[in-house]
Amino acid sequence: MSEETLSNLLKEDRRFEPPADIAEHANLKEEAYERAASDREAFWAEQAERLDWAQKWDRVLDWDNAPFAQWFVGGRLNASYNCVDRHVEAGRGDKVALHWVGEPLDDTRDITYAQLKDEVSKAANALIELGVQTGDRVAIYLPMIPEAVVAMLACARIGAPHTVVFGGFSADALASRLDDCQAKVVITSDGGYRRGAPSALKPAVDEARTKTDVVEKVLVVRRTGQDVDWDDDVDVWWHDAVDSASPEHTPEAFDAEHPLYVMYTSGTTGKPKGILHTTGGYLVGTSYTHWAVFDLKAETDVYWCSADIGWVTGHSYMVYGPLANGATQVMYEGTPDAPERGRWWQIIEDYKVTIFYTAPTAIRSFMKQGREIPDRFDMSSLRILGSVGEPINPEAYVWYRHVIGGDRTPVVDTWWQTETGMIMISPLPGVTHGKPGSAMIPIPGVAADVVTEEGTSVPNGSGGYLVLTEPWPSMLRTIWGDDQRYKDTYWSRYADQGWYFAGDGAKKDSDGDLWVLGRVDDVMNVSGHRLSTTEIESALVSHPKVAEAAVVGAKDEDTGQAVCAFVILREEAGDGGADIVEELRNHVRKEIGAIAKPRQIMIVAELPKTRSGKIMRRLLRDVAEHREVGDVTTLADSTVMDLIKQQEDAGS
Ligand code: 6R9
Repeated sequence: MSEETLSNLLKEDRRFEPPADIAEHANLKEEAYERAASDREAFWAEQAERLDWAQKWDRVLDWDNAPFAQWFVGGRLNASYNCVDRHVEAGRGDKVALHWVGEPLDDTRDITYAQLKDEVSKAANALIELGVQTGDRVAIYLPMIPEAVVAMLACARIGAPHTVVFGGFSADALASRLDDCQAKVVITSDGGYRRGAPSALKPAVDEARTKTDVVEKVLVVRRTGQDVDWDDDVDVWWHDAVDSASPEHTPEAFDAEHPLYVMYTSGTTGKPKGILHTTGGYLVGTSYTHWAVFDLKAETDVYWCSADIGWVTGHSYMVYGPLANGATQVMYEGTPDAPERGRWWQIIEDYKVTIFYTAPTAIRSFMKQGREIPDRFDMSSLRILGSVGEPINPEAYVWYRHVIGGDRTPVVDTWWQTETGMIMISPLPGVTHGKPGSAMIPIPGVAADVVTEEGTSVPNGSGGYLVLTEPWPSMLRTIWGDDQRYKDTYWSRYADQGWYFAGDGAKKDSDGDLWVLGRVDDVMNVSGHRLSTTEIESALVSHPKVAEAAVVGAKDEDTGQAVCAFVILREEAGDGGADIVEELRNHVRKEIGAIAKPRQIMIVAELPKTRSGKIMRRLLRDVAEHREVGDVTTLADSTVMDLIKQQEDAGS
């Protein structure tokens, strides 16, 4: 293992300059930071010009009733028109919007913008026929098939806010979401393909309907052909309703503040929050950031975001941002390892993907499998790589850049949230140099800071809470049906200053660049020292035998909290050897200091993750504190905790 792997967040000093060709043709230049800061509203008005408005706004921002924002007040537009029709009208109808890749080999479909316009119009007409009116909520519970995109845009077209529920969620989770937003129609499918086998979806909708009676109609796409139960009063086949509908539909322009969608956050704690996004500001924010952060050249780039449509990343950077920008993109139905571990790289080679956007958890799992797999493919088309969802460990960043990006590609580490709607903190690939593990600085138009509990900006070299100090167009407008919770959760902590509290801890390094350290509840206090789970995880992952690590702070009589680590070893490391635990503890001490040395390290086979790939540290804390393990319903694999408990019991 090279010297490179022995590093951590505290002494990370590698720098990657923007490549000359990307810098030369960069969409945004350095001057944009200054220009945006000097007149933020003028800057956002300029960005809003990328869309087609049926009626221009009178006022860029109305913040008089803060924290309830209105952007582009008086403006009217249709999101679906902006994502589809206008590209066709501009003569780009034959351009591929989606290279769809099904999980079964050779099951592919290329869909042009002209075809997408027809499909979306037909689906819009079908929804109207089913009784959906402007303002009604429609739930979408689909696998990664083109109909998912079509369904979202059809809802947007008729002004019916959608709520997409991730296909991996249970019937219970679906029912609570249907109920919370009172969804009148659900769009689902018989099933989807998952690791080579059909996996049913419709039974969960049937079961959810026994728990809530809000749903009037269920529109069912036939994807796998598997048997489904059928209720003639409620269920309607997509191919009956949509295929026969007219491809003519004139989109109506809605108010800029018309609700576009509700997205429920992952629900790692408490009742899920329905994050509300509206039309104008959201579309401005996502199209601008998709263009600026990925330096999109819509004519030549082939873009691929691996996120599922059930998460905000799928909404902002698979549907609304890229399509508003008229991009050509890849959409893949299945898992990275079906039918074999090189599938993603095969897709990049086949479609000559130029911009690739994925999550650190995926990158770490590829690292674990070894570079021999990606090395078999020609990925020289790639020019920009993106990361999102959690802090990226420097090792994973460097591996991603080196092995996937052939050391040519900038990596943009993009910090944002379901609530922010768009990327907020990220390097710009042609402007900002990259530092492995740092999201760098707010993009032009965004204002953020790291502050103390009392609300003073921390000096360089110190940590605190991440806040957003100015409103932004794609900000959440409220929590669906719960204005009070919206105020309490995000705006009460720094009410005097009027700042948005992101719930993340962050640090400014000596250059003033930002390092997002993870959720604030993941920041530990050991003997009065603040330690980040991410910092220690990165130290562990920098050990050549370690593939993945999760760290939690467990209550400790002496030190307040103590560091407990759960570690997955790399395949080639075998069982790590008899002294592996001591070796790793000492490694952390060497990397960060004695204070960070874990009290306990457990070598495990898997880590508990939500279906969006976030480690559920709450459950690990239960193990570390010898408590009964709490609610596991949001785990992707509910058996993982049993396994860890058994290992813990055997070890203690
Ligand atoms: C887009 C998305 C939001 C939380 C956020 C933070 C973490 C996301 C990150 C990151 C460090 C990054 N997060 N991106 N942390 N660096 N580049 O993931 O939305 O599912 O709402 O999660 O994810 O903790 O607060 P969401």
